[in-house]
Amino acid sequence: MPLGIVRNDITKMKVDAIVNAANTTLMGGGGVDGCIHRAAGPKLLIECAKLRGCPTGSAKLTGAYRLPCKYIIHAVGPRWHGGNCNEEALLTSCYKAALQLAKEHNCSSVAFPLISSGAYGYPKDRALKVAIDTIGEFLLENDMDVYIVIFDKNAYRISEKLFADIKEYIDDNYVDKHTDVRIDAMRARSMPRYSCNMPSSDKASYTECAECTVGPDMPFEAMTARQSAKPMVKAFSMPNITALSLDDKLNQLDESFSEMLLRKIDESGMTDAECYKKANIDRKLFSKIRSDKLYKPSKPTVIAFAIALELPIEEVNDMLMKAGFALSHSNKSDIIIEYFIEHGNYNIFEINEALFAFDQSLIGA
Ligand code: AR6
Repeated sequence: MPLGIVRNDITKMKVDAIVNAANTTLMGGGGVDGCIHRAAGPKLLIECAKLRGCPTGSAKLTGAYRLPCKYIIHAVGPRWHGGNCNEEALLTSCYKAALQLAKEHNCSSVAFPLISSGAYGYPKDRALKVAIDTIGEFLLENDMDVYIVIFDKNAYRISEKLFADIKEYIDDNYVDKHTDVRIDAMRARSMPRYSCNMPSSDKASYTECAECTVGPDMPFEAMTARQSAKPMVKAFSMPNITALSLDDKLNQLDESFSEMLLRKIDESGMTDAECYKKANIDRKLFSKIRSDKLYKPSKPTVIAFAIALELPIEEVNDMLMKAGFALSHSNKSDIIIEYFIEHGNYNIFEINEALFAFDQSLIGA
């Protein structure tokens, strides 16, 4: 997945480069800076001392010493002074500088902490938005796996308003549905245990009904399941089913998921690359889908493409059905995705931000 949000200690990330939230002296400090220096060992400080500092909004690169990555990119974010002191531009510039250095050193994977959001006081939701927007824009032009590493999930929040709106939407759709399921089950339990047409007087001595094969002790749920299974038995005995050979049957295949996807990309006027990047899908995976007409995608992959193509909800469902899936109101993540589609927000990175906030898996691949 080109952009992922993960919960971890950045010093444990197995990537080509990790980014440090440093200060202008580059001589170490607290927070993530302290963790990185402790884990990398004292030689890191010796190399940092030779760099003669780094201005706010810029970044410098060193070796990683005892860390499992190849490089550490020391980026200096701004202190938060209320938002009117150029903070957003400086934080954006700091992410851009770090990504540029990673690119120049041929890194294929990089992990970022949420720069400025600790000791420097940048509000976490705003810091996350700057990170996602800047990295997202970079990934539209470049192939790289970038992770935003969230250390303390409890301190992590998308904007209060968005969180509240999504929560309300989930409550309206998810809780009701689950309450309905419970009510249905209660109704089912209170229904009579017999449904065949046998006179009730006969049921006391009844052992097995020849017509519906319902026994007196069979619970209602099992009984309806057996009844609904009956037509399937009939279907198997239909004479024309065997008339076509397997080859003939296979020749009747509908348009596959991959064919549908490529057609929709052409119709949208996007290039393939524009589409898979917007979908947060790795280039190699896209090539596989392109070359294999019968490729079986995962549900998050289908959703990612549907979002990139900005499909309305009915077409999202058509595309999911093509691959054997559906959006379900029994699934929190599906409801969150539906929320964004209904609000016309097809920004996959913002959707992932919300999915992460609600502890759901991200979309893309
Ligand atoms: N892994 C990932 N994220 C972490 C880790 C970790 N091991 N430890 C902390 N964080 P901060 P800043 C998160 O204060 O705000 C230093 O003293 C943390 O939860 O490290 O840019 C420097 O020397 C927070 O969300 O950096 C500077 O003087 C984020 O990393 C100053 O702090 C950034 O918090 C820089 O302040």
